Amino acid sequence: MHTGTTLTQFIIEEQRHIAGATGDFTALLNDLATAIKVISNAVNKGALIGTMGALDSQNIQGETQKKLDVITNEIMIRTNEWAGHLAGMASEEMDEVYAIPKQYPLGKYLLVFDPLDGSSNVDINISVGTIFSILRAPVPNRVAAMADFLQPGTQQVCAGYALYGSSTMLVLTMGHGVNGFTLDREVGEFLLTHPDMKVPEETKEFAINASNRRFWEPPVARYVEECLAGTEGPRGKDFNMRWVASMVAEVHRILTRGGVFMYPRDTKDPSKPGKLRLLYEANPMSMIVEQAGGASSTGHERILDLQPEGLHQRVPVILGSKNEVETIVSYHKAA
Ligand code: AHM
Ligand code: MG
Repeated sequence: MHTGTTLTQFIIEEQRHIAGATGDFTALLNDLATAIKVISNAVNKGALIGTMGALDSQNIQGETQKKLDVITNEIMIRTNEWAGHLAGMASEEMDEVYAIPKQYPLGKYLLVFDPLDGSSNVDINISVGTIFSILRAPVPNRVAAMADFLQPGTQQVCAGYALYGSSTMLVLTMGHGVNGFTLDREVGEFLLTHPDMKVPEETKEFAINASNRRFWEPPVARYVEECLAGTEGPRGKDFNMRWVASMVAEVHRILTRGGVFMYPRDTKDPSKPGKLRLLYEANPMSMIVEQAGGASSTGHERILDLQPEGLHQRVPVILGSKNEVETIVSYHKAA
């Protein structure tokens, strides 16, 4: 019986094309896949295991942590710290870099992640996800410092997300295309179901939190106005709008049927240049979208070219179908 291509088979075959590959990276991805299966199970069990609701604590961004934010962060750490592939980890849920405990060997990669993106959706049973980015440690086998993580997105070795939706999927890129795998729960394996994913160029769909409308800058307001004007406006067609409040779900929709996602700079809180974080949200998602033929920008610059200045730095994000992103960027230039 043909079982299809498993994630393990896929990454081992990828590894064969890389001269001098030691298998470290393949093993790291296997550990990540295990963490994602465990998180998928915890998310799926929901109220049965008492993981709904918030804690009293806040993360460094001043956001109230959900119980599952903390649990999933712990799962990512415990599953990935021991094997000797990493020199350090950083996460949305930890103020500082996580140092690999002394009893474990160090490795040549850095892992950055948002363990549970869109966690405000957990209590209402709507899709959430995990986002991750793998970088090369500037100095292998040495405890990573914060500065080691401050690499532009173009340096990512691998970027991916897991979507805990009606099915659990793992979507990843290693720099030559994007592939999607679906978790077969009975077999316990991710199977390649979405080879070579591409963002359709044309779209009639956009995603933005419209409750922030009064804070938008003119280029974004102009773009949305033109979409809303439909067949009577300059775009000459009707648009549809979506907002899941879970970036993973929005990006997955865009990879499947096109569209544009915006969490732009706004004037709501002038101290924040955007809501989403560069290292573990914007960069990995930008790499995936670009690898699938889409585009990703702050409105002024390509996100992957930004030089990070802090672990938890925020950036404006405009990503999706290339033509739409280019249109929005041109409106920024014209403003
Ligand atoms: P989180 O990582 O704390 O869950 O926040 C990120 C999420 C994104 O997934 C989503 O696009 C956005 O925040 C939703 O924000 P808002 O509640 O302002 O609509
Ligand atoms: Mg997040």
